[in-house]
Amino acid sequence: MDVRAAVAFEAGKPLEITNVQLEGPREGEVLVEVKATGICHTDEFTLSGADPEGLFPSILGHEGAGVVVDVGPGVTSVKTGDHVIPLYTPECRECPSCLSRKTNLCTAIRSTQGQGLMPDGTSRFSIDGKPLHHYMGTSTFANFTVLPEIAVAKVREDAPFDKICYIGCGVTTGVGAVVNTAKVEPGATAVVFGLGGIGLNVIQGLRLVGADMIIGVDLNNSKKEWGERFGMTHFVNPKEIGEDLVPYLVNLTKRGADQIGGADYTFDCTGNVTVMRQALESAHRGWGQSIVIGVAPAGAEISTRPFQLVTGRTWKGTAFGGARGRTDVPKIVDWYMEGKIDIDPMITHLLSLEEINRGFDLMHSGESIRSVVVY
Ligand code: NAD
Ligand code: AHE
Ligand code: ZN
Repeated sequence: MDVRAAVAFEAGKPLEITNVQLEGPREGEVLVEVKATGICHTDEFTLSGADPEGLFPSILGHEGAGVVVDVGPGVTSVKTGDHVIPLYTPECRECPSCLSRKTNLCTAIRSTQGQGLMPDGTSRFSIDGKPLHHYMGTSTFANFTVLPEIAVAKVREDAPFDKICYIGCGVTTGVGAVVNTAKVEPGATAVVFGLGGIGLNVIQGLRLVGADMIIGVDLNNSKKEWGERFGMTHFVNPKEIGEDLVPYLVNLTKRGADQIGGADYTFDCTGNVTVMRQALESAHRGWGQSIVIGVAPAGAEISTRPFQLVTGRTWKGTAFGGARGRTDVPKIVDWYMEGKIDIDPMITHLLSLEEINRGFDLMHSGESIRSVVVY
């Protein structure tokens, strides 16, 4: 069938909105009509050419929500008409990673997914007879997409697509980093570096679990008001403090009898490796955990003095907030519908597919938190 898509033909070039061809679902696959998709910084990272796994031409997008319109042979867990959120981290419940219960990083289809292909090693998308790559197994910058059934989470039908698409990445990543990866306890102190679409969700996750001191760090002063809306208690702009950031944060987090300072938990939501080091070094001696969420460009490396780890700080990373998609995503949709977490105010711009490149411009200028394309 012909579908409408925003195609990334080349790194660093705007997406081109055009008709492409999509084959129907094969064994174990489902065809989804995408109703809405967010634009995440990771889409921009891959489009920019900084992603070592970036493939062109491809159909980007990994933060969607939609309806199953057809299923291939052997599909049992979803049916036509079900509302779903595509999962770039699938959950097969059978691979050694899923069975380990130690990680959410299902390995059932990771290798073909990284090659921009469906699990059988072929692509469902093409243009003028030439294959187009899938992206992160989801390709939500098309109004229809094909996914393996293990890569969709069935969600309740009364939840609005233009909001819950954000649970397909940003919300789950930020809230999950707090709840699943760091397992932050009530009363904790935390520093969040980068108050964009991910960082604000870390902040609301910290509020949800009852953290006491929630410090937000951003170079953009307009993010102060944003952070405060979701529970941030202190804002720091590193350009305006007149001293080095790490000692400033260590000092700010000194509490009562504990005059060592440093936060119980820190989160990098920038993808900048210098910031990752600052985040690790502003964690508390003896027990502070620093969680890397940001995705860094090809060739970038992190460093610190090993003494930072010898003296009890822990460096951790998280993908998709440690969430097991088919199990956890429907619960996060419930949290949203029950008012436990906010999404609506973070969706600052609704765009048509034709306007998708504007979403990337709004991200670059720092004007948007999340732009959502509605089909
Ligand atoms: P965004 O563009 O919405 O936000 C980034 C924020 O960081 C902005 O507010 C910006 O002003 C701030 N910032 C940039 N440089 C800074 C610095 N040196 N110091 C302080 N603040 C700085 O991006 P986003 O959608 O929130 O994504 C954030 C990062 O998380 C990206 O690297 C993205 O690829 C990554 N990400 C990772 C996962 C995962 O599963 N690990 C999931 C989603 C996104
Ligand atoms: N392809 C990149 C890494 C990209 C990356 O880290 N992706 C995250 C999700 S970001 C969502 O916005 C992720 O889930 N990683 C786990 C995985 O298996 O890809 C690179 O550097 O090669
Ligand atoms: Zn994302």
